[in-house]
Amino acid sequence: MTQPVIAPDHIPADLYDVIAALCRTSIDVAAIIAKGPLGQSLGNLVGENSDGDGQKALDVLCDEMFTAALTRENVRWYASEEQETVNSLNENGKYALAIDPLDGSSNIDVNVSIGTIFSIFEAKDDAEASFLRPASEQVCGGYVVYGPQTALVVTFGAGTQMYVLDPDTKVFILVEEKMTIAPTSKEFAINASNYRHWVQPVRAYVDNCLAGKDGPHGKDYNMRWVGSLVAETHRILSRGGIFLYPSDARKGYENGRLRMIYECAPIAFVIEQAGGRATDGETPILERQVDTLHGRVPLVFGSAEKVTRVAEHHNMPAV
Ligand code: FDP
Repeated sequence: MTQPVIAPDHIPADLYDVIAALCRTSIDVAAIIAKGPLGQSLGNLVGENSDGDGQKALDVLCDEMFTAALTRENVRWYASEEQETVNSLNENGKYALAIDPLDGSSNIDVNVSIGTIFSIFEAKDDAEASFLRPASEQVCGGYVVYGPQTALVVTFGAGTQMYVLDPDTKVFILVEEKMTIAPTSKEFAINASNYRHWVQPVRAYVDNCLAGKDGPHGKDYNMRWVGSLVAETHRILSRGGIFLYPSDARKGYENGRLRMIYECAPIAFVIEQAGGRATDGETPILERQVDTLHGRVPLVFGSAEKVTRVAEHHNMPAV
């Protein structure tokens, strides 16, 4: 008998086939990415999504692959970064699945980790209402990172599990049953080129990190910025740290850059289930909801102590 693509042990029975379909598709995506320039061109700009973001060939291809795979499953509604409106898949499906089919598009052509992020809710009769609700109502959140290893990190609300794809057997193997994020850390991740646009509490927090041993935190920091949300999340889950994509003064960045439904909500779910924190700077992401499918929220997540400190900066008087 062939081994299933992922063992069913930690996966709610009703969701198993959906997760297995995501796994099978991500194996195909990983194979396409691994071929890079030896295969089809992946990083070419082929269009624009409804918000004016450039769509790369791989963004569109992945969206088509996940749509095709999930059509046969227990998924009634499918919302994707690459599609303006919700797609109806299986009218008898129990779930509503939101997806960023390919996160980190700017890294496609440079052989740096990229990923797929997904969030699952129980479906309502109304397509949009199935997604426009508090992030705490997710029944599953997770991502696949396509890096030196292909790994699935997922939560169903009872801890965060990590599986690594065995390239020989094409099976996702459970390697951590309950991930935990280091409560504190000396690493922060933010796109510092936007410093002049940030809101004051974020500037103050980063200034204190940069002040190192001589500043109020009393320790030296290290900085990382990959430019792929999945890669930053994976690093922070593995060794702690903090990620910030705050709101800023640029047009269109009033709520940061990242989308609530298929980026911030599932990442927040995974992080909180691993003992970390995820906020919009002050309010937990899991308490927030947006009123449009592609709505954005500022995102601050990682080691609990660090994220709490950012929230404290929001409550301090501006200097
Ligand atoms: P991308 O647009 O390349 O898909 O999802 C948005 C995202 O990447 C994140 O993965 C990443 O963290 C962020 O944008 C990078 O934004 P900046 O280019 O503004 O740093």
